[in-house]
Amino acid sequence: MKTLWHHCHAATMAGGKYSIIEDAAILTDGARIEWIGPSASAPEIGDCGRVDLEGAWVTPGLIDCHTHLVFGGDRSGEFEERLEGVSYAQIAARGGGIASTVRATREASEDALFEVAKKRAVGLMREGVTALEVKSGYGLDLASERKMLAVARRLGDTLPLTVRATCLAAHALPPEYANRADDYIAYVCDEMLPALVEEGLVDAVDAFCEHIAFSTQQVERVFRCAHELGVPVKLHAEQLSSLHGSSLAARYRALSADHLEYMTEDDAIAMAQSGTVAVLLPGAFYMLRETQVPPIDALRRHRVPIALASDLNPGTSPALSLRMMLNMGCTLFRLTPEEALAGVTINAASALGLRSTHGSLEAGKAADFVAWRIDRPAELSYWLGGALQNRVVRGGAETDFERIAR
Ligand code: DI6
Ligand code: FE
Repeated sequence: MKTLWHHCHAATMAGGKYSIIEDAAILTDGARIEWIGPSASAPEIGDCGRVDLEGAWVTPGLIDCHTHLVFGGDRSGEFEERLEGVSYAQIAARGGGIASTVRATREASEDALFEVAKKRAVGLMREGVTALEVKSGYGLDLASERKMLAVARRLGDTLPLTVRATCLAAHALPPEYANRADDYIAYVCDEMLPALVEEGLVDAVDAFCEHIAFSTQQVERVFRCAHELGVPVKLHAEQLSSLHGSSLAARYRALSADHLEYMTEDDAIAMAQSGTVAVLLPGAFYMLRETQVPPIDALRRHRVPIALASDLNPGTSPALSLRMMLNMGCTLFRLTPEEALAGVTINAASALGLRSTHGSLEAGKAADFVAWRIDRPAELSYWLGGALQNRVVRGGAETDFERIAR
């Protein structure tokens, strides 16, 4: 079934720029874009549907390329306690922090996790997200990591949403491996990853490279294992200190290195050479009241593609809005609105290994787009909150949020 979507302007994001087409039309054939261009030169089409977009601006569907949106419980109680003066160390000492999310996630049934994760995903979708990544990493044992990844697969199977599942078993040390990080990494490499990859639950492998998590040597073991299994890697790197995890990621041709506040220019050069995307996470920067800004000028100078994501997680970035990250990327990191929009479309697609099929409005790509009630694309970064979207189209069909809610 072909449909002509007309009476709109398009910021196609082809080539990482707005690449604007005024008075545009989009011809979709099923789930693909068959043609896009100025409506005056639209191809002759006989019998097809027509949708009047009423002067809206159209962009590619937004892509949230870094989320941890499957988790049990939340940490709003800890947030409140900390603001009342209880220290992070006190909370950690009584088993709070990430350990409490691991406990809650292990205890939750797959169905219960699916229901809460679905609510979070649908919230993002309402704002225009048509593809997102889900990381595991709150299970930290084979059965619980499997449960998280299965929920990610189920989200993709049941919602009009493209979901990439990333195994982040090397996120934190589970309590049963206290003081035995190398043994845990051996368990991840020898048992967890081979089983989960074999079961088809893993699109990429991630790790947290930091003094409070895993060393570069431990991460490298995980990367070698992922490569042997034929799965691409990503890395949480340089969030709190400079360990050059991003250079290590580049050596393993990682899809992305994420956070990057403390990265160096040499790290940027390594990432540029390997085509590794820099995924910036302003929500975590903001919640942690971080002051070290990622080296945006070095990333620009060396042409490292920049993406932006929510990092939606219960500890450091309870961010239920990707569009808010556009504003934060501009305000906190001084990205331009055009860079910010590229960061949640074409570059986010690259960070998920989806660039050839998603992230821009071009013939042959997925018919995933959003029609916005705005007069200029910069408004997407400018307004703080508010419902600017008019229609969300995924796979050539308008998303029916009332049906999804039922
Ligand atoms: N970096 C972070 O900031 C989060 N995970 C990560 O790798 C923290 C996750 C949490 O506190 O639950
Ligand atoms: Fe993260």
